[in-house]
Amino acid sequence: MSQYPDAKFILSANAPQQFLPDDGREVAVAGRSNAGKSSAINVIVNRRQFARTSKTPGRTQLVNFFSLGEDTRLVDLPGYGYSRVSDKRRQHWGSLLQTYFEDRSCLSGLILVVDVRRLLTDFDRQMLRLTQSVKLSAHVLLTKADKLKRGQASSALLQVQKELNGQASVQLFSALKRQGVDEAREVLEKFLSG
Ligand SMILES: Nc1nc2c(ncn2[C@@H]2O[C@H](COP(=O)(O)OP(=O)(O)OP(=O)(O)O)[C@@H](O)[C@H]2O)c(=O)[nH]1
Ligand SMILES: [Mg+2]
Repeated sequence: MSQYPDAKFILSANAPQQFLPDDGREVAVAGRSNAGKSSAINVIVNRRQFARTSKTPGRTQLVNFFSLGEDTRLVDLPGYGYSRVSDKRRQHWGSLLQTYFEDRSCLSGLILVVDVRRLLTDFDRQMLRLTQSVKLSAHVLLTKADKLKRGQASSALLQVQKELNGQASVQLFSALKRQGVDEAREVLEKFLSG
């Protein structure tokens, strides 16, 4: 059974004019290219290939809007830090993200997807600073936890928790093993209703 039976893809925006109307509540999913954002969305929403996943980094290049229910949405943001794109393209993503964060009053929370093996990168830190500057709650999913031994995953969690120092909540997650899904859904629900 899908957690969000009415969930559906609405549109991909390449420019702010294409963003959906700024009403209801929205939670954005961000992270480095290839971190596992689209996979995390699919597992949280409980739909296969709902958000398109890929072995090729930089797959999600547009701001993808999904509706979860009446007045609630999830947004799959383009991955940042993908090196094999032109500067022009990178600038375009940067300004698209910036505009999205600054102008979106329906935005109720950010889920930041981080590869547990890489820990926080400077891009992630920039993203967290951006959320702080607009007073947005953030939650970090340390994903691909299945790639580490249990002890290594726990110490990664502690390390990130320490660095975040209460700025954002954080958990271990695996789309592959469906680890941490309930916890992630609870956070999503809290953001969407809070
Ligand atoms: N082992 C493992 N692999 C994962 C997990 N989540 C994602 N992957 C793999 O990582 C790759 C990238 O996953 P995506 O979900 O497409 O990543 P993304 O962040 O949406 O990537 P872009 O849209 O390109 O920025 C794919 O090959 C996935 O199968 C996980 O929890 N465990
Ligand atoms: Mg993606």
